[in-house]
Amino acid sequence: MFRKKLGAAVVSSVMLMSIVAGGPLASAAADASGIEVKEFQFLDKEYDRIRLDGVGPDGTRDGHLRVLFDAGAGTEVKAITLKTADSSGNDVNHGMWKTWKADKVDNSYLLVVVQEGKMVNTEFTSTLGTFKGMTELELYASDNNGMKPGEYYYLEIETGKGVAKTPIAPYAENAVSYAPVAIREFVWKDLTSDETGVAEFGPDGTTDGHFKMKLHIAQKTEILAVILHATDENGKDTGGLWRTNRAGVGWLLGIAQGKNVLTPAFQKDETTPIGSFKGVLDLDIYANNNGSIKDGGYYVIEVETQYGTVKSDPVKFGDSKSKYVNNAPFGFKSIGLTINSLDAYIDEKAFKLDAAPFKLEGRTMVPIRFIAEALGAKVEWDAADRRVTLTKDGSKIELIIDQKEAYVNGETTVLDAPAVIRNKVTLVPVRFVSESLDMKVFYDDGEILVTDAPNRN
Ligand SMILES: [Ca+2]
Ligand SMILES: [Ca+2]
Repeated sequence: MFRKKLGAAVVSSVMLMSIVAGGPLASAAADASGIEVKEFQFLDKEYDRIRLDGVGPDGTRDGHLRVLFDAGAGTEVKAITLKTADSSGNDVNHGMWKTWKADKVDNSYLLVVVQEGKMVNTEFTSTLGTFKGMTELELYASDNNGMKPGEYYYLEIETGKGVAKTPIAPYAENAVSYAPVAIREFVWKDLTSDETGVAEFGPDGTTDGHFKMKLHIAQKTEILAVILHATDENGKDTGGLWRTNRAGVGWLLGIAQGKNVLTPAFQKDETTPIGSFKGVLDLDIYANNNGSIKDGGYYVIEVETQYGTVKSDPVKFGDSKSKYVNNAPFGFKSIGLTINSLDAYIDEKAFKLDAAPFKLEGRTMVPIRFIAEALGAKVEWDAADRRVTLTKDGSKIELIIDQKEAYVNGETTVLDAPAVIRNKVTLVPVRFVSESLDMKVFYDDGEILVTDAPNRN
């Protein structure tokens, strides 16, 4: 389960490589360490995977970074340290994250390394092992809400032979999540209900803080976790934490949809999602209370999904004027497709396809008419040349049926899978066509999400 979730994150980060403004930072030369750093980026702060000293969520989202290096014929990487700097690269010593700390009094936080969706270390470890050739690693740095805009980060990668240093990379956070999910309403209700206990749903003799949330989910999306934070009026955490999956801190956040309880207890595996949802959900939210939820206190609700995290503004309990309402349309387009299914979506609108998407040479093929319309592109068909031309905003993509060479603005590109005709329907590789028009593509268990959510940075 963990691997799957990280896998989704890997897809997103690899996708981002080509679209990050200014491109990834590249380093100059190899050094005595035996590795040559190629790229280093701060990707996002979307997921809560680890805590300060171990694996598992703790209610704060983690810094998520990526490094690409050439390890040559084989180089042991003993440790990686993440450090904070100013824009000139001078240490600001605001925080330090490590894969290994030799000294018990060292109060550095944990840095978890992920390679191809698998965690290389889940705790402090004296070596990360030997890497060969071009190596891409993702890094998760547990964050105590300290990582912030304006700060820069770099890595020291310690091998048996020396220490390689990456260039500095700026902090990055999404202005808009990729999640096709919006918190439409978050309101406080009462302090008199008793629906949940500390770790299991069901009355326990103590009253709960009772809230309501209306969620709008444009297309099928996994909700990984919901977290209620006690905050100050600016939304800064003040300590209280209720969540749907067990972590080092926090009590159960009980969620019910009508009579249907979504959170009977803490998830045994803290990475197990609450479930997959679509449409508009009216949810009752109960936070077991020992007096920490009270009139005058501020609360923020956070919903973590497979595509990113959305959060409300602070709501002041007991204040009749205080509620969070968000009626803004999604700030991006979301196109939903499913392998072997004729059902598709553009935002919330359902469509029936002429042909179901399928896999060809490892690529996902989708009907051209649908994807062109969904992407807002004009499509032309030249029968003599068997050529499909898509145009949008001055971009031009040409594909020729059964031919692997395609053309983007006149430049030749070689595809893994060509455009094909099946039962008189023309299908094209969805990733190639979408990315050529500056859209992002995410895959998850046969579900395909294409979105034009704004670039990070
Ligand atoms: Ca965390
Ligand atoms: Ca209770």
